[in-house]
Amino acid sequence: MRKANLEQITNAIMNFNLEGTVRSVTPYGNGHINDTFLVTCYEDDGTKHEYILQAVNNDVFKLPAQVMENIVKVSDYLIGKVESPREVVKVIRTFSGGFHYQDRDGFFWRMYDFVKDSICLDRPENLDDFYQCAVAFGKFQRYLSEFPAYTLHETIPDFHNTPKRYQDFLKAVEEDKMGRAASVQAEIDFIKARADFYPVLIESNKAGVLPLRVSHNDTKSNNVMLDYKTHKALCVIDLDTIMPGFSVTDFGDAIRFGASTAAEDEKDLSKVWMDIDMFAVYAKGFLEGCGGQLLDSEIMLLPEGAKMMTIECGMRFLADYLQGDTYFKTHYEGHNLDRCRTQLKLVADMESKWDKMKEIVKQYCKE
Ligand code: ADP
Ligand code: GN1
Ligand code: MG
Repeated sequence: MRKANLEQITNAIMNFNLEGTVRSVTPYGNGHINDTFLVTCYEDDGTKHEYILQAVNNDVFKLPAQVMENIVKVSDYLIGKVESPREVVKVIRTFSGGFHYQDRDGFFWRMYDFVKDSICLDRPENLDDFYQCAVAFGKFQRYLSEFPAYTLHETIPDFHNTPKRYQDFLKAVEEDKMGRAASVQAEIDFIKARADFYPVLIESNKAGVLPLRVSHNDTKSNNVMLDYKTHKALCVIDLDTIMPGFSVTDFGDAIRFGASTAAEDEKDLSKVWMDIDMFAVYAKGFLEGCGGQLLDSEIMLLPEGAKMMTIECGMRFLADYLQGDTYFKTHYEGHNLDRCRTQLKLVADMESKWDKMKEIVKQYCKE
């Protein structure tokens, strides 16, 4: 995505109804998609107000106004459901009363209240923190269990449609735009060898054992805010990809990212595996948060959700590498390849722990 310059950023901020006078704007966070800034304002009496400003990536989100419609609709609904107002992030209005500002250069801007006294974890440091992330995403499922999913826009069509992702991946291999395919044959073979697995969730849905629900679809630990002092879960952020989907993929994406013993782009693969205790604690927190909403058949598919999200992400990173790194933000050449390799290592490790993963989730089934 193009980067906005200072003038464009300043102009964007002026359109939002903020408290106080803007004193600083700094790039913020480690997201792979949007450009995020922390905006700090002060009132004359010294009161400080902080906001998050984002340029929504409109290469990724082709209809960003629909993204905002989803977010506002879900946030409004959540306000009527949550136990504490801190569980919902406030979207800031523009002076014209809307929730976004599109400038004449094509940048699409929005602002949120900064979640005060909070942290988010690029890697959960311990089991307790990961448990808290799980509770937050589980509650998110529970709060939205009666939300009319069909009223949401599909902001990225086929987002977690793994068979479709696999077809896109095969196309990227076939085209080999950058001439990189030969050097990653082992990774390509690994992904191709598991082709039979990719339709499993969609087939389970067709068979009636995996219902369509409202899902977050991007449940990384850095999309949950925890209280700065107590490390208790406060709220879920990054609602861009809320769409109809599966509970097990929300669970799975969190395992992919948070139950890994290393960063998503760790180069030393001997450091990368799926920590089974992290898996167990996340299953406990997520299912507690869901408050009994999930069917036994869904619970039994949680391991499939974890493996599916991990291999899907692996093929997405590799496809982007083969296509010249145009989707995910990268910081060096080969960044997407390093990310792909950690995902494939995690998949292999999950396969070796499969029976244990099934055993862990089975204890939560009602029958
Ligand atoms: P991306 O889609 O690029 O991941 P996010 O919406 O997740 O964008 O924002 C990136 C990062 O910015 C988050 O991981 C978090 O650190 C921070 N962030 C986003 N929204 C807020 C908020 N309302 N309050 C505090 N921090 C936030
Ligand atoms: C992106 O936006 P962010 O950084 O939370 C991506 C996810 C991937 C993730 C991999 C809209 O998430 O699907 O799983 O990177 N988001 C989008 O880290 O594609
Ligand atoms: Mg994010």
